Amino acid sequence: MLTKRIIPCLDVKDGRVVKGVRFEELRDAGSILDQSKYYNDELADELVFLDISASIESRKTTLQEVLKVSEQVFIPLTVGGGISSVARAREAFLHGADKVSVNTAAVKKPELISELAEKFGSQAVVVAVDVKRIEDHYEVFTHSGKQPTGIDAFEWAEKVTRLGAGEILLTSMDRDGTQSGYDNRCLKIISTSIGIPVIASGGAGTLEHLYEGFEHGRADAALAASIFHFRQHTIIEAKQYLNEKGISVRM
Ligand code: 0VR
Repeated sequence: MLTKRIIPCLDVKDGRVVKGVRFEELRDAGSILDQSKYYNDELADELVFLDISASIESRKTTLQEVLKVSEQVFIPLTVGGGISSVARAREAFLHGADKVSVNTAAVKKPELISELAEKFGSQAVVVAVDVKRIEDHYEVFTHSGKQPTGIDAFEWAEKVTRLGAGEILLTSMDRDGTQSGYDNRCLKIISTSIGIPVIASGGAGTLEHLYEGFEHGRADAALAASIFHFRQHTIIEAKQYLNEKGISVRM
């Protein structure tokens, strides 16, 4: 079995880590640098830095924050939020990102995925797919969960794979911040139908949830925020638990 990854996610707004429930009611979740250093030292496999600030002028500030994080974090750093062109992606790489995550811009201009893959390699391109369950299917949302697209998540996942995405970051908006567990039904359908890694996101609240994301959701990696930001569990505890359950993790 390939080693599974545990990936903390820093949702960043106005210079602080924040954490909400279903993308709403954002509350402070600490200092960007403190959390980044903590996760780097705590055996996280990767780190996601997601700029959810609405303002455009925050971009330069955000890049400076990314640079500071990259100077003290020595695990792969994925940067997302407002990446809308090759030029913006290059800025992120020049400030220390190892990968970029695109969502809204990819839905608007799907060929951006191929442009990024051709320029930087597929391994550097994560496509974030935020979904809401609508009866028995899942709809893709953009603009930080505010804009329904009418696009079916499964069709979109297959399309972004064809376009050259290196992996998919699949966030359940229904589960985000609820600590009720990942949407393993959605995860499993997508993970078993496309040939690139899928990162589970949204809902992790217990160590069992992380295990279920791998075992039932067939995810290749587990992203989490709430469970780790507020120190309900450490990443080392999570890895010890998963290792005992037979999941291959980097110790
Ligand atoms: P937990 O359920 O706390 O583990 O959340 C993991 C993950 O869903 C969040 O860190 C993050 O990806 C949610 N995303 C966005 C957002 C949250 C607030 C506002 C916007 C966005 O655009 O992705």
